[in-house]
Amino acid sequence: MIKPFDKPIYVTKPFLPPLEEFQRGLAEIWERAWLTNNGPIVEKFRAEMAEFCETENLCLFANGTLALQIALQGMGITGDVITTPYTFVATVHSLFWNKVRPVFVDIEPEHYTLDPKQVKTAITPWTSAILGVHVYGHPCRLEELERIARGHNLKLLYDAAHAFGVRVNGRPIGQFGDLSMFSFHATKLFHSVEGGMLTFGDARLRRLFDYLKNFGFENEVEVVMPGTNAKMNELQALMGRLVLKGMGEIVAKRRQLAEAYRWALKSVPGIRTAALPAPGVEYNHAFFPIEVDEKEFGASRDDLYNGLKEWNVFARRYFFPLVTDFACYRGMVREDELPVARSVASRIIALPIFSDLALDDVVRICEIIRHIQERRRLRPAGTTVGIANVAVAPA
Ligand code: T4K
Repeated sequence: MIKPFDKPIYVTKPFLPPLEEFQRGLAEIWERAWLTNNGPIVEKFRAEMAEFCETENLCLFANGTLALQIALQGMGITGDVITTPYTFVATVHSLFWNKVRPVFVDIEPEHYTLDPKQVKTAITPWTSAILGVHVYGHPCRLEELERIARGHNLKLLYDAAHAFGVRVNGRPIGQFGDLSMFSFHATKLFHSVEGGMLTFGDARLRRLFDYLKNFGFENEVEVVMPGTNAKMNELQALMGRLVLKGMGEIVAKRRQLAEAYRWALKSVPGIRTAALPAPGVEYNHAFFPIEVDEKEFGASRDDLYNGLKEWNVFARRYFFPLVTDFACYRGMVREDELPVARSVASRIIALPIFSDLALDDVVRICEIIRHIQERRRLRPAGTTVGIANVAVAPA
């Protein structure tokens, strides 16, 4: 008998440092009464990040979306930008907020990142940049994109919201391309409650981004450009510093969970587990997506997604619908375009993965998946299947 979980198991759960450590930090903040505007904790966090990312060329922000908007603005990106429809909607919104037109091209089926061949054919005289997304933390085809960008004099930007801690051939992922944006949102493996970061190759950008995130202030009486407010605050930085200390533990635990999922799902027909990282990639296990082949599995992705909820498991269909299917972007591509992205979006489901999840929980989630499959075999689509209808379900 497979019992539902007592408490909801969500797709993710933030890693939290020991409460006493956070409280100690809070007490210091109280004492100082300095809450934001480039306080001392933000400064320390910046220095620690510089060490972690192996670069001084970085800026911290209130969140990843503002960071990306400022990056596009600061780098003067205009015209058309080639990007992916297979991402969180903030990637594309950031282009829109800069009055830049997204040109969507298809992804490759293994790691779901931009297909360089498609990128190449989409370049026109109006193209100013390529914006790749290291979706689920899997690096884009870095070398190929670099070659294309340099060959056509385009800027190469990465939305690395999912890729914090990833390294490629020994180099931190943020050192590829002209610029990378990281999200430190609570749902990410590394977080500062909310937060974001840009890393970039051109050292001059740091000053520019610092102006742009603080209203363009040079000093009390001078504003040198029309900036916005996108500063990280002291409480965010405090959380970030404490979570950063746990990075090794966070990734190690996720690796273990991912291996357990792979092991437990390898014999389930119709489930394709996440592709292994490419050679040379030190992966962060940010997500654990699986693809459901409806014919082979015997139930659809949505049957599985809804079925899991009956056992208190709240997986997510990241990234469905495709950005190009949202009302605000619909009509920008034809229905016969982006076949790979469409197909993946219709089959994908991200299973829970986070530090607090036990290996036994993973085994139980996989048993539930097998059970949902079996149940659908006994009661084919079209019949009402409730948790009470099956022998192995709880009373
Ligand atoms: N680019 C990409 C590729 C991104 O994925 C994102 C963000 C961005 C850009 C923008 O970066 P930020 O501006 O956010 O820094 C979530 C996050 O809000 C979003 O940050 C993230 N991507 C996206 C993939 O996921 P939702 O709407 O799915 O989140 P929500 O509230 O439904 O949370 C998901 C699950 O996490 C919940 O079911 C429970 C759990 N959860 C959530 C929160 C907020 C917790 O356990 N604790 C929490 O505090 O967007």
